Amino acid sequence: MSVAVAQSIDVQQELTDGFHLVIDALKLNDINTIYAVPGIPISDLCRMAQGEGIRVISFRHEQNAGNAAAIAGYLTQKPGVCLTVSAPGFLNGLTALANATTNCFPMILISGSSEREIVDLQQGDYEEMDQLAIAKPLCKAAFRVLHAQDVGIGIARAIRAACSGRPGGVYLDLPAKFFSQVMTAEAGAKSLVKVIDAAPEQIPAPAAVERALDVLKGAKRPLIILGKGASYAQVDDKIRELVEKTGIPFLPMSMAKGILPDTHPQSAGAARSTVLKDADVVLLIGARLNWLLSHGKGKTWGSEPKKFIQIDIEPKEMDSNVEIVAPLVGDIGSCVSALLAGMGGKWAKAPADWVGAVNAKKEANIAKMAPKLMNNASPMNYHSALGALREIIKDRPDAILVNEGANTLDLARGIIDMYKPRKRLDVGTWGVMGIGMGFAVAAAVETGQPVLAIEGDSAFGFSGMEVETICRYNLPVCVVIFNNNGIYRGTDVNPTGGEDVAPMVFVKDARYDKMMEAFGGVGAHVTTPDELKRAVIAAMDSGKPTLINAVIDPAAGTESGNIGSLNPQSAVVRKK
Ligand code: ADP
Ligand code: TZD
Ligand code: MG
Repeated sequence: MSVAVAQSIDVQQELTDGFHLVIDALKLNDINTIYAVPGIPISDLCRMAQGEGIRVISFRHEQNAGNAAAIAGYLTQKPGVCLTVSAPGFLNGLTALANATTNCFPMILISGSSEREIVDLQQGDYEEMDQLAIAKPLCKAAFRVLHAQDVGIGIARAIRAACSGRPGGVYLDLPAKFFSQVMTAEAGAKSLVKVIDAAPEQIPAPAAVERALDVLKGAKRPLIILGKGASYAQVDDKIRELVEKTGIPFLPMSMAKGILPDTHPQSAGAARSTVLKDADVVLLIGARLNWLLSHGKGKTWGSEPKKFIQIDIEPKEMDSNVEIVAPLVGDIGSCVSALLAGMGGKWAKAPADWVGAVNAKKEANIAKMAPKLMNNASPMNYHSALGALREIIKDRPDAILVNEGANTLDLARGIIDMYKPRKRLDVGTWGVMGIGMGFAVAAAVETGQPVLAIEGDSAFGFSGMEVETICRYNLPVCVVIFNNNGIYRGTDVNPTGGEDVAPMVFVKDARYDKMMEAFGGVGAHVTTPDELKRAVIAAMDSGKPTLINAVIDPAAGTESGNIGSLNPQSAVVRKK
């Protein structure tokens, strides 16, 4: 309805507009936080949302706001909302939207956009871009709302698309003109939709359950792999029941650590290569056979033929890399319940010789690692620094661990035991750098728990400016930077002997801690594991925003951390 028409409506009649309707629609659907970077045309939306009781967390860069929204979605099963301005703001948010989709996190990117008439004629509007077309291939669904009376439906569709089936990112395009469109408050209220049951149960077919149980029954060396789909599903008790009832060793993927504690007797985390090689039947629960599991084939999986049972809500995931002999399509809660019901009262535990072999390997590996974690020398290496941090998480299992980097990531994943579900947040399926501060902010905002972000110095740089955001909202976030002066190592040299340093190397002995001090937080500079531990404990006890610059031996890391094999190498030596 145009403003002119609206003005002709009885002055007594209460009015609403696009701005208010977006806010009302979000609130109606229990979305109470927005992660944003304000500007034309959404500045007033940010202001008004705050005025109406929505928590608006304002960032310094949209990618970080987007990552915050994505991980809020993972933690809460409600889509995290990121709000951006048009073209450049939208594009800055898009990496996070694509990453959310890749990781199966529910998220909605809402971007303001320029006027359709001008964009479509390419007449050069302010921040002109056909955002809907650009977003489409990078997310699960993309919608545009042109009229105020349609935004209730638009937001409902966005929520449903983000949460139902395999969760993912959704784009919602709101052209500038939409926001000030007026309609009567009564008609506006009626146009809103409360989404009922956004992620309906999906019950697996009984025949599929039976097939899975038959395969499992025949297993001599069974293995359960838990992925972040399993942690997302929030059916921790059922998963524990399945694992314990079957006695099968389990291997958690990175973000699935803690669904059952890493110290659980059946955890095979410390015997990863053995169980992948030697298992004969593998039950995948919310984990894809992508690169992180070597596509289910090749050296990693040994010469033993494997039978895969896969639980996933996405039917197209089955057979994506290798044959799945028992696909179990449904939501994890329903699938695991159906397996448990089908097992009944008497189900034979996993064969003792297999369990014994896995445990022996695991204990040997743990014993081999132990001394490396207890070295208090300076400079620190990854093991000695992580040895200190591992004790902190042990004492504070409710803290949320955010982790990115290469060596900093791979070694922390292996060394730091997790004790509770959804406490480990990291680079996920893409191995993307830059999630750190966005994830840390949202983890603190959504859960109220203290956050420990363990960051490579390179990784941190992708989102480092958000330390101001952490200080501004006074969040209980302790950032530890593993400062080895560069990417993987700080020891590369320029082969020409020229003035420029090597591309993997940063400013030597940089003092990242001063960045936090600049915004009123606490900075610390540490060179031994004892100092590191003391500084982190002080941060966690105080709850104050803290950044600890932990000096790591620049020669301690390895190229690409654990995934050097994916790094192509030139076989050609050029004559000078
Ligand atoms: P990881 O990286 O930890 O191995 P992935 O991201 O590869 O985990 O796999 C997660 C899988 O979980 C995806 O295939 C996704 O479809 C699935 N998934 C997510 N939520 C559910 C759910 N509630 N029920 C069933 N499957 C789910
Ligand atoms: N850009 C993006 C968005 N994601 C990436 N993964 C990379 C670049 C490449 N990359 C890695 O895969 S790890 C990494 C980069 C730049 C940084 C590693 O250095 P770090 O960690 O300081 O964070 P370590 O401890 O020095 O290994
Ligand atoms: Mg580094």
